[in-house]
Amino acid sequence: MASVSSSSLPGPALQAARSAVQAALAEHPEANAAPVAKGNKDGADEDPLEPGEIQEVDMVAQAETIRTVFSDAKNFNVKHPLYSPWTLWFDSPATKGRNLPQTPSTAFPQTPLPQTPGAHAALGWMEDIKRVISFDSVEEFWGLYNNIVPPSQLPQKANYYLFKDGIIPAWEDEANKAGGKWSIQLPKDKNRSNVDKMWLYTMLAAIGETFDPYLTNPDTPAGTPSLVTGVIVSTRPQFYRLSIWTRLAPAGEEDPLRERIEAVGKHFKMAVLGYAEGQKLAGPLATEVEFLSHKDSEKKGKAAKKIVV
Ligand code: MGP
Repeated sequence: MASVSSSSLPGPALQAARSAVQAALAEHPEANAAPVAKGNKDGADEDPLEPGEIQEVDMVAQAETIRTVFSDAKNFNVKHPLYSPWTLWFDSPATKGRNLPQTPSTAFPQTPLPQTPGAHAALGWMEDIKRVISFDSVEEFWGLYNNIVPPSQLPQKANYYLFKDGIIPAWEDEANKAGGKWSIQLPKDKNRSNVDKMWLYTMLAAIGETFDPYLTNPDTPAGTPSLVTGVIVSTRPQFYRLSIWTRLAPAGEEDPLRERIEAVGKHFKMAVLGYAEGQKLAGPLATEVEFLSHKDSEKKGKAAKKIVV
């Protein structure tokens, strides 16, 4: 069973998980402190504080109340919020046509598509894609991760889509329509034993917001949204594909956005997947880590300019 506290997690994953926890705690310090009222845990019949009187805190009681996932993996009572909530979506040949109200599917009950901007235009594409669950804490992420089938065990032609809450995994969504994706295709025979870890590290980098280094630049205006809208793993008969979807795509070589987009691709290739800078990856059924705008993906087959890192 995976756990953030486990030092067996390799570097990038551990770093992403820790940064998710640390950043969440920095933004929500109250999540790490149980409320303790003066002299009485229930807070009942309290004497109001006199001006200048200092609140007494029962440190022992406080320490006894806090059970994080690190100290008690089963009975923790404090959760560490993520930067943003995320939703996992799934499709496979088995989910196709399973969304009719009369379909006796309990595994994927009919859930109406969230009314995100652009959702209506994507109705056809979203028909077979099922919303699995939303989560907004580190603990819920691990709970989900420990209870779903890993990509190596999925049937052919299946996809997991982990997207920021409020963004559906479709080009048509307002947050995606001007964007694109970094992706890598990996032959199945050589990557069956790697793909689960690669997907885990990809998800951790997404929820830990480590993909877009521009966000940690001191000159970046506060509140700038991350470029990343979601991450996908796809199983196909002969290969796996991992993708990172971005909000924007550079218009050309001179577009200043290109550097920021390339930084996402480099982080994906080196820090998350563990390849070396300049390492050639393309081969039979394998691609480099490459970027394509969604507009170019829609054109199918027509010459499209890819960025490669
Ligand atoms: P895919 O599954 O992303 O590519 O898209 P793949 O794996 O190369 O193809 P597959 O046939 O092996 O699954 C497959 C096709 O689905 C695309 O060519 C589009 O026709 C359609 N499609 C994919 N996406 C991501 C979208 C989308 O966001 N919106 C719509 N409308 N269609 C999409």
